[in-house]
Amino acid sequence: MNSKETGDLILTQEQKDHFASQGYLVIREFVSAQQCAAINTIVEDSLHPPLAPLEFEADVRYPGAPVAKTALGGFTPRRLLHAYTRETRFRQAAANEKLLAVLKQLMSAEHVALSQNHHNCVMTKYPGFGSETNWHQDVRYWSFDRPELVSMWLALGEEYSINGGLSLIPGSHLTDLDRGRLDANLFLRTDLPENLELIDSAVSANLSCGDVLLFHCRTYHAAGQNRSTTVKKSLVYTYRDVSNQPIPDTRSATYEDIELA
Ligand SMILES: O=C(O)CCC(=O)C(=O)O
Repeated sequence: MNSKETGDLILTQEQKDHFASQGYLVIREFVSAQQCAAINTIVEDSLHPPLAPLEFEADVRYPGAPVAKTALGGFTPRRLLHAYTRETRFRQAAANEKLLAVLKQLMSAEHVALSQNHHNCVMTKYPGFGSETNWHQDVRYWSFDRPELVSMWLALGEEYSINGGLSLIPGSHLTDLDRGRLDANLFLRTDLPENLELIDSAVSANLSCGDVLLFHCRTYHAAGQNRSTTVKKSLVYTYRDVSNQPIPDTRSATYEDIELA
């Protein structure tokens, strides 16, 4: 790991304010090209052939996904699961000192823990069978004392709307929408003018290899299909203040979280 990956990083007041008011923050070139290349090699090796544990597009069945594993493209990977325990490099990326320093500042936390139950994966989006993800808050199916977790999305290549990069609705982590504005699966309904107005204010994250997107678990986000010719890959972890405990007997408490120094 080179020196860019180590040591504390003090966020500027502007960066902290941006995260607090907008619900996300992009830090460019957070991870070196060398480190990204090393992670990319592991990801490629884990995709050819696809190594378990993984989730397929056909499991998620989001718009654009094959309807079943028996359908054309049925074995298109969606996520390499349990990233933290898969590989040493993935663990190093998750527990990187500089990242932890940033997370502590964003969460005003003395110690943070990584959830093994949420994200903790390499997201892939394949051209052709990679699906669209509608507008949602990650926390909708998560159960913690407080809805205050932060996810780290490390781009392993270019990410923009054409290849299914994330878009986010700035400030949406501060809104409390009526239940009626969400569909059965807690995605934003797109048949409501007030939701379309909100969606109109979305911004595209537009990331390059090594850029990191940090976003609040209440920030609404979405991503389209991959209309490029190459697979999009990102390493994604979710963190919490150690005091913000998962609720026992929920999915969020399935595996013990990893406390990071
Ligand atoms: O890459 C995508 O389609 C979006 C993924 C996402 O937002 C999620 O898994 O929560």
